Amino acid sequence: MERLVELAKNLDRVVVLTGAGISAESGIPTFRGKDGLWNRYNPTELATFEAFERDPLLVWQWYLWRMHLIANASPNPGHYALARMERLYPSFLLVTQNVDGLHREAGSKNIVELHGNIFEGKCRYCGKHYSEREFAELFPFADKSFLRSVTEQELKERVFPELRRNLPVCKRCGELVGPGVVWFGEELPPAALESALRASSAAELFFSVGTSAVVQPAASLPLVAKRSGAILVEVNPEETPLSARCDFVFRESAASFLPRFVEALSSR
Ligand code: BJW
Ligand code: ZN
Repeated sequence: MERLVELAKNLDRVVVLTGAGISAESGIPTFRGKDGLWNRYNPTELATFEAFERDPLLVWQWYLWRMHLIANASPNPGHYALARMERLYPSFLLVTQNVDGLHREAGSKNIVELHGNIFEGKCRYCGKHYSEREFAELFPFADKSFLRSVTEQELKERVFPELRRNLPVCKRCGELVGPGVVWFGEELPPAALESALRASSAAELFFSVGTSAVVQPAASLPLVAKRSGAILVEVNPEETPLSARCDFVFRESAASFLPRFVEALSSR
């Protein structure tokens, strides 16, 4: 780590890409890997528009279960370290694939959410977008304070049976509204992707933290940075397809590595 700190302290333009692994230590399961969400659920049954059309009730049950988990979780030392790191650089962009909003809660400011936000709403039929506040009004079960007021058991036993008659209906077109996330086969928010690409191709230092680096187009960002000459760093307890391309690899959890790194960086 010493060598990376020496290099990192003299640079100006930094991009950090995060994935589900950074929120694992906040108690939110990752998608893949041994404790991954999708070991128990089939992704094509849940995170696609086809699945939503086939069985909106099942899809909403899965999302509300995850929203409940997220609403009751807090940022961990990895999130907080990235918020501190942002303040050390003149140009810093945090690009996250996560939909949990924990980076913002930890104080990060310059954030791009590539895959949307789970507490927002999106109508796939007419394209209407609902902010967190608008969506909580349309669909009170998605309200964070409501989700904090019930236990997981109450969610399953009291809320799920009520869900069929209370699914969110779009104000503009009358179809069912889904969560404000990006499903497989859907376009990423163009402005978000564009900022991420621009910052990656200008970065001098690029971190890939807690992501399996398999889902496109996010997985291309480190390669874009590398091609433009950035130093590439991976923080992940497991090997990924990106590992072999990295200049530094830390086989550690994000919550253990990042605070030590940022501490070393700021004490110089
Ligand atoms: C720790 C840790 C600790 C654990 N500390 N680390 C090119 C080639 C092939 C396929 C495609 C392609 N281009 C597009 C595709 C198709 C598809 C795709 O990529 N498929 C691949 C699986 C092959 N991509 C898409 O469909 C994308 N759309 C698109 O490209 O559209 C094109 C288009 C253009 C114009 C018009 C229309 C279309 C969309 C992708 C959307 C991804 N959505 C999801 C669900 C979001 C909603 C929800 O939350 O439910 O996003 S999928 C899921 O994967 C989620 C995540 O953000 C994403 C990435 O996962 P992530 O974050 O990497 O998590 P894991 O679990 O995989 O990894 C965790 C890692 O953490 C592990 O490595 C652990 O070891 C590590 N770890 N503890 C540090 N403590
Ligand atoms: Zn609509």
